[in-house]
This record gives sequence, C-alpha cells and structure tokens, in this order.
Amino acid sequence: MQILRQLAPPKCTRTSPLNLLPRLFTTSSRSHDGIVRYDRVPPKPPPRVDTPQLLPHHLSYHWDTTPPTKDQLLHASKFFKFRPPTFLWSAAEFKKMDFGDSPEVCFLGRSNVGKSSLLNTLLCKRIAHTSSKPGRTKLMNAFAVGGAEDNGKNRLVVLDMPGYGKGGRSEWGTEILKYLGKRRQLKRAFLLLDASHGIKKSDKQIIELFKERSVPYQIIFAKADRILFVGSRREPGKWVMQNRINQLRKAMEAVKDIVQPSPEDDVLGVGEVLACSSERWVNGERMGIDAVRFAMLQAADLQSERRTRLVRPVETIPFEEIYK
Ligand SMILES: Nc1nc2c(ncn2[C@@H]2O[C@H](COP(=O)(O)OP(=O)(O)OP(=O)(O)O)[C@@H](O)[C@H]2O)c(=O)[nH]1
Ligand SMILES: [Mg+2]
Repeated sequence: MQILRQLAPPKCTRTSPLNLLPRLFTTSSRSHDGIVRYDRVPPKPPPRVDTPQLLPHHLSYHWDTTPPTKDQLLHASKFFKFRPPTFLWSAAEFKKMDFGDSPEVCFLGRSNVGKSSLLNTLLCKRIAHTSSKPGRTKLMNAFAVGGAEDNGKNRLVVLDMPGYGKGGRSEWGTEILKYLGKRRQLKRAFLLLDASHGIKKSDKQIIELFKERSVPYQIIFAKADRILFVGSRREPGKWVMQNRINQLRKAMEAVKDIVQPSPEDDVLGVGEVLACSSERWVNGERMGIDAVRFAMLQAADLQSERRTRLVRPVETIPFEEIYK
C-alpha cells in the first residue's frame, strides 16, 4: 500500500486562476479598439529542432532581384527587435486617417490569411488583434516601427488592413481602394496569399487594382508551414521535405506569371516572392521572417544603416613645425 501511494502521481495542488495572471501577462494597455488587453510575454522559442534540408533560399523565389545577404538580414532583424513598435491610430475611413510624411507599407489579403499574425511576428509584439474567424480586423490600424528620426518623424509606419473575401465588407473595400489610390506615403503594399491555397480570383482582382492605381506591391506566401510541415507533428523525412519544397517552389513560380506575364511588362510588382510563417521556427529562426522585414525596409529605403560619423577634432600642427 505504501509503495502504491509512492507510485501514484502527486495530487494536483489547486492554483487560483488569479495567481496565474502575473505569470501570463506583464503589461496591460488600452488598445485601439478601446478594449483593455494584456500584452503577453513574447513566447520563448521552442526547443531547437533542426531541419537541415530546408535552407533560407527555399523560402523565396527571386526572378528580378537578388536575395539579401546575411548582414542585411541581421540589420533588418535588429531594426525590428531593438525598438518596440507603437500603435499610432485606427481609422475606418480614408479621410479620417492621420496625416504623416513617414514612409508607409501596408499588409493586404483575404480575411484570415494571417495579416495581423504576421505583423505581430514581424514587430515582435502582440500589437494587432488576431482570430481564427475571418473578419477580425475591422479598421485600418497603423503602427510605428524602428523608432524615430532626429526630427521626430517615424522611421517606418506599417498598416494592418481589414481582409477581403469571406468575412470582409464592401465598405472596407471602398476605403482601402481610396487609400491605395491616394496615399502618397505608401511605398509598397504587401499582398498575402495563403501558401496552401495559392492565388484566388479576388487576389488577381487586387493585383489589377494595384496596376490601375500604380501601387508598388509584393506577394508574400503566408502560412508556408502548412505546405512544408503539414500533418504529423514529426519532422518530415528528407524526401518528403524535398517534395514539399518543390511544391512550394512551383506555387511561387505560378505567381510570377501573374505579376509579370511577359518579360517586356513594365511591372510595379517586385520581382520576388517570399514565403514565411508566423508560427513555425526553422533551424532556430522564425521561418522567412527576416526576409520579409528586409523587403519592408527596402521598400522604405531603410535597408542600410545610416551612420553619421562625427569628424574627430584634429590638433592642427603649424606649417613651420612640419618643415622645421
Ligand atoms: N499554421 C499557421 N497559422 C497561422 C499563421 N498565421 C496565422 N495563422 C492563423 O490564421 C488565423 C487568422 O489569422 P489572422 O492574423 O487573424 O488573419 P487576418 O488576415 O488578420 O484576418 P482578418 O483580420 O480577419 O482579415 C489565426 O487562427 C492564426 O492563428 C501561420 O503562419 N501558420
Ligand atoms: Mg487581421
């Protein structure tokens, strides 16, 4: 009996849910929707599981650009990690948007494609609301990233947009179209496609609108983990992974024909497709995230660190002393 008691699992000690609160949450803030919400402590990366056959170049397809170097990716990562992002404003209508002259990029795509989740991952903070149900983001929300310039101007502004398609609303579409056509600060629109669904009719219509309104844009494959790590929780074997990499590559190549149907086309679309995941870590890194960060910096011409070096005062030696 004594032995049985020792083998039995220890009795659960009851913890009040209130006691768990300090562990789960650090700060609270009144969000742009007017709801008090808690910013969760950013989760620690999961234990490192290497997938050596999946390399960074498998997550992008460049037909008209060169992939960023390691140093460029590191610069992009630091830009987003070292200065916390701040919420700037929310607007339901274009005319109610705050005026600003900072460079801006926006994230567009069908409802539930993962725009807000990607933004949170890029900005290293749960700053935008996400949900498993389509139609969660109802306003156009702006966030400042990378701190401010010496003159107080935000270095980069990022916009999370309401989604279109299922769960979207026509009035959101009207306002987004006004934004795309009129916003002079907009440097690039990032159009998210679900990697496992590919390009849909509504996505093609948005690309046509970019072309009509001369909006520079770039295609991002979101949720790429759903192609590469589909199904079982176990790491896929070498051949399975190679097949999935090929499948992802084919899907990215198919997009090229829509962005630039023929080589003579004068394109507004950037000549590359990036695949990423907001949820999956690969080889100790978030999958494809630094490459998206670099593309955002490139759009705003922030891809290289501007260093202003002060000239050190030099002791002047009189002419006579040099030649004495
Ligand atoms: N597997 C996987 N799921 C993801 C990823 N990104 C987002 N999701 C899930 O997709 C769902 C929708 O994410 P959101 O970020 O709210 O999507 P959204 O595009 O902002 O949606 P709307 O605001 O409705 O337009 C959530 O359940 C996320 O957990 C990803 O990279 N991989
Ligand atoms: Mg959203």
